[in-house]
Amino acid sequence: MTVPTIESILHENRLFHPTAEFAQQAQIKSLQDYEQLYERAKANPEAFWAELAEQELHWFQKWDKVLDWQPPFAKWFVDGKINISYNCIDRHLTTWRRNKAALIWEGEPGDSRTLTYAQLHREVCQFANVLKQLGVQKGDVVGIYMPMIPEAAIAMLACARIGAPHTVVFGGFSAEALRDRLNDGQAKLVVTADGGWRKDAIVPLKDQVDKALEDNGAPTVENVLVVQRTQQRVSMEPGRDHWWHDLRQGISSDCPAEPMDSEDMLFILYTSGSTGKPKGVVHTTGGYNLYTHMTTKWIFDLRDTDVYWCTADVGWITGHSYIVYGPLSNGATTLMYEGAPRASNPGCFWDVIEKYGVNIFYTAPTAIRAFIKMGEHHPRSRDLSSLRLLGTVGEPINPEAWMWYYRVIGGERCPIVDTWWQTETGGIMITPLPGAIPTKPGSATRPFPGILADVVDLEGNPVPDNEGGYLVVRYPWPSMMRTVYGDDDRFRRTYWEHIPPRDGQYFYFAGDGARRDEDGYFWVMGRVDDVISVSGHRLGTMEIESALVSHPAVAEAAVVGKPDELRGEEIVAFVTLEGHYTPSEELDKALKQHVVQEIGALARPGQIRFSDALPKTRSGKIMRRLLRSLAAGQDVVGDTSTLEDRSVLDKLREEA
Ligand code: 7RM
Repeated sequence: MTVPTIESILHENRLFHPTAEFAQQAQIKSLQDYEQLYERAKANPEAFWAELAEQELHWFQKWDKVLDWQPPFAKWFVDGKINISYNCIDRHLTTWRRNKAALIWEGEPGDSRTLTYAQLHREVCQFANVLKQLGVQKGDVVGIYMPMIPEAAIAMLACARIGAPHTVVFGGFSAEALRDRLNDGQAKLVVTADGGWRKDAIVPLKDQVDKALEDNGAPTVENVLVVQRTQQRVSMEPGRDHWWHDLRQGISSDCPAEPMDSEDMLFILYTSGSTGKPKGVVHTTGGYNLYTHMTTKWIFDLRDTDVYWCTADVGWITGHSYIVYGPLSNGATTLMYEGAPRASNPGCFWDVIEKYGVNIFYTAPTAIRAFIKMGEHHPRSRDLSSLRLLGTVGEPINPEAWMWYYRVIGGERCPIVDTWWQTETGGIMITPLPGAIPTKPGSATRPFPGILADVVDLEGNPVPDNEGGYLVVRYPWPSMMRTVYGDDDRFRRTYWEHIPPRDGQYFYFAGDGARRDEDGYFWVMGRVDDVISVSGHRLGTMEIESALVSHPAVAEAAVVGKPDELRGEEIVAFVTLEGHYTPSEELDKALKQHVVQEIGALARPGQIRFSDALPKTRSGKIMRRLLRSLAAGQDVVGDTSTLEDRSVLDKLREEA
């Protein structure tokens, strides 16, 4: 691995301040307030977190020690007793929030449900009692393979309530991927549904579970609990498979939350690395509860009257932290949407915002780029005036997409929080606090209080401003992953050994390249394996993509390096075009020239490859690894199981 030494290629100096009205009413109201908070946390992180833990959460028993740090293993709030389901539900029942909407759900075929905190409590308690009846005990792992329906969140909260760690597997994963995860986690029970709606079609979730379990494929699984959603026929194996609506009949809705040790495992969530099989990222209870609570409160600037909508799936960390746990711990109204924007319903997101008067909207750059492609008239024809704050997550956002989001969706009045974080970090790490930190399009801005983020070289030396380096965190934080499930060694190797510790200082290695500008703003350049080097100049693929996307003909672009004897690597750009453009020699030349004009000759793509679509994971991340193989003219090797649509890859191969 080599140090990315990118020069400041992307010159993005526009600064967007929150309106005075926004700042005055915000949780954190000024840059000075942010800086004070940041300095206080830095000076004494333990005291900072302890004070918030005391103020913001309910504990059955207070901790003895705030942090026990035996690098790279951390324990937070040692010997404290807490239950996140209690903090998300029970404690709100004795307040006016009892009858406030906890969860608003909009179903794909147009059905909808709202659950108040009191109703959510009843559902979760019953679900927990059914799990217990099926033999699930504290410490048993429960697999959750569900569509985006309230029962997905209910199942998670029910598990948390009785101390059974959940492992949610995104409903778009195949039976094989599900089987691997159930086996790695030694799951005892699986919660699923007869099916789920996905872009006008039904995903046969129960059939996939059957496939995962056939021929004793996941021997630890004893029971399957099935929620009815689509009503299509599924086979139910007697003794193993049970309908939720049957078992809940006559079940008690009294199920006190189990006092959990602060360090008891809350969940495992699998995430792909650059090598090997997916890693089971382990998160525990107390620290995760506190960190997701605080980040939700300050970053999304929650008010009690808000309707908050995060468009992620609960199968990803974003859904865990910012649909379920963070918002509910704050007593917020969280919206859950089963649908996805698609050609047959390009305005569906804007309909949901209008219908429920959504105030806070959190989505991904890939979605924003899709909306740009679909056209401004869709959002323009809906009333989006309820929106107060916008957020993005998942990948770097190109300034063009940022500006479109700001202008068309936010009406130039809503701050945008570009939030950098990972499955491993549990919660948002680098982000604007929207009333305090002015934004720059494409920058996640500054670290959350208590987060000692830095950009360093491989020896751990901070790199000068505006030079590329590795994004690291220098001090433990409450929601950091505790280990790779069943593999402490891999945890150590993957995250703590790329940069060797020195003088007792450990570096959490995020796997992202970044630079920090003269204002202390972080610019995340993408995974370090996405950084390419041309004639000794290191380039973030993102910057080139951003340049390409700023050309009117380009809808989406993915740039990879192709090994080149002379220059180290040559830039290959995979490009999809806006509707009314077609590939041509002229366009090829024009795009190369455009990149030269936007960035400089060093960034001129050697090749532009036009394509109808780009290969993406089910969570919308472009699979550059596959594109790199294609560009290099090699066979695509390694795991392609996370690819959303295989035919995209096959087509690209044919076109080569
Ligand atoms: C939350 C999530 C993590 C990786 C991370 C980055 C990339 C996420 C941003 C971002 C630039 C952002 N978890 N990433 N957010 N890059 N700006 N705001 O996505 O585990 O699935 O992915 O995603 O590369 O390392 S994740």
